[in-house]
Parts: sequence; structure tokens; C-alpha cells
Amino acid sequence: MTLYHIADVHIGVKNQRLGDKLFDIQYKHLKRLYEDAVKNNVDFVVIAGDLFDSNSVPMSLARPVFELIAGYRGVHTIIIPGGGASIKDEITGHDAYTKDSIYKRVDIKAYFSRDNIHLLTPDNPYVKIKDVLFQGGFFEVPDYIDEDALYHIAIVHGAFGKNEDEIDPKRLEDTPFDYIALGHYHKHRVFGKSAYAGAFIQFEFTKAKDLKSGFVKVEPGPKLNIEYVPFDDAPRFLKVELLSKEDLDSVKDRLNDNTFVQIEGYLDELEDDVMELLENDNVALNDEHFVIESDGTSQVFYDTLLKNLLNYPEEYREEIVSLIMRFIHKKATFPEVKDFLQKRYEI
Ligand SMILES: [Mn+2]
Repeated sequence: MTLYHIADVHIGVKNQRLGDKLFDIQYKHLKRLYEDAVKNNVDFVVIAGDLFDSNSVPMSLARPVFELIAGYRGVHTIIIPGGGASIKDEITGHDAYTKDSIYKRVDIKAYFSRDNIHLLTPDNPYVKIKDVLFQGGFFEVPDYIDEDALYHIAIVHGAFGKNEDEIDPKRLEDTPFDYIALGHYHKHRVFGKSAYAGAFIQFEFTKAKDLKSGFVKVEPGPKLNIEYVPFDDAPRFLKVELLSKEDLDSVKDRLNDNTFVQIEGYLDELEDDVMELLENDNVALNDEHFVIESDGTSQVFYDTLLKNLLNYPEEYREEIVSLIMRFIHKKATFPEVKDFLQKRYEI
């Protein structure tokens, strides 16, 4: 048995660079996913939350998505609502299952009476299709229902990770589920028997250079197989700081028709190169960009920073550089830096 797992499609999200074209790209790739499912006899597509960017998405976008999904009659689609988090019993976030949920609209509800579209909610948390049991979890791994089924699949929208405000990913390992389909984080990541699909189509500018769009192909069972299938022609949105020739070359190497670049700031001696780069329609300068004057002090500071940076874990390096750049740029005084750090990290 094979299932396709996607999440965080965010239909209706606003994207400055692509405008309405983003929806066309999302739609085209959804279609590609289903065509692929039909071709490979895949029975199930699981959508682990945030299919829509908000509960106020217009019907002109929501309807074609449901029509597309409903049209593939041989494929069962199992959807859970997303949402950011459950805070004091109140669900916040994107297509959260609130009073005004998109899934409660009369026109949308009608689609859930079709045989091939299934919505799991806290009131209706599981469904058994062709001997496979799908259980929705809402910010947590659901309690396993010990019912006879070939496979038990959980679908959860929530923040699992090693940071303090996240749910311990060990929760994902100590369960009898065959697979846990996760949504929420926009980067694909595997934790043992579970995985984040990541954003179906990337749409946010980020500093991460390796973010992909795509879906997860899962073969549950004793030899569980989790494979990520990337869409190589999907757009990429890069946020960059141009502080050296190397930064500049790395941007030039990555630029192509599908890559959009936002320059957060640059070193003043690179101004001519930056202007040249800006001639490309896919490159733009942030309205609030910074320009760093290359005086001797900043250069010494920057060189020292780069030399010592490798002593820190990789996941912190980007943030360290970014903070220090901000301070160099602002020529902040010690009390200002101290105040900034105390506020930011509540220390
Ligand atoms: Mn999301």
C-alpha cells in the first residue's frame, strides 16, 4: 500500500512577487500529485492541515480545489484542519476548526458527503477506508484505537521538536501507529515513523537555502518506506544579506526563473554589484534594507565573527550573524545591545 502525504498548502496566501500566479502553481502541482496517484494506483492522499491559509479564503479559490480533489474518484483524500496551536482550549491559526471554519461552510460541507473526501475533526476523529484506519490528532498524537485494520495511520498538525515550546518528538516514536503524517513546519523532516511534509509549494522568503516543495510518498508496514518527492520547478524565495563577494556569487549561482530573491542588506562596497543584480526582475531590495559602511572596525569585527562562528552549532549560526550585522549596522551602544537581547530572549 502506498499513500501520498502533503501539508501546508496554504491556498489563498498572499505572495507579493507572484500574486495570483501562486494559486495557479499550487493548483497545477495538486493536479500533478493526483495524476501521479492515479498512474501509480495510490489509493490515499493525506492532507495534514493548513490546506487553506485562512478560514476566509474566497470560494473562487476553495471550490476549484475541492472540485479537483473530488474529480479523482479512485483516490481517497483525508483532510484535517490545521491551525497554529491550541492555547487555553482556543484553537488559533490558519484553517483551524473554529465556529467560522471554512469546512463548516454549506458549499464546502457538501463535498464531504462524497465517497472520496473525508474530513477528520475533534468531533469525528477517525475513518476506516479499505481496511486502513486514519486517525486525526489535534496538536498531539491521538490515542491509538485498537481496531482491527491493515494499517493505522495518524494525521497530526502540531509543533514537534527539541525546542522548549515544542512537543517532544519522542511522542512520535513510542506509538503503535504505522505512520504519523505531520503538518505545521514548512520544511520536510523525518522523525522515525513520522514526517513533516513541509510546505507543498514554498511561499515565504526565508534564509534557508535548501527548502523544497513537494510531497511524501509512504509505504507503511514492517519495512516502512518514507520518500520525499520534490517539485524541481516550484518557486523558491530566498532572503539574503550580501556581505561579501561569496554571498554575491552564491546568489548569482542560485538565480533562475523560479527563484525570487529579497535583499535584506548589503555592504556598501558591493553597491554596484547589488544594482546590477537588481536589474533581474526576480530580485528586489527590502524596503527596510540596511547598508553597512565598510570601515576598519566593522571589517575586523566581521572577520573575527566568521573565524569563530564554526565553534557554534550550525542551527544558531545564521541568527548569530544576523544579530551581529544588525548591531554593526546600527552602531549600537552596549546598553542598547543588552536591552535588545534581554527583550528578545526574555533574559
Ligand atoms: Mn502552515
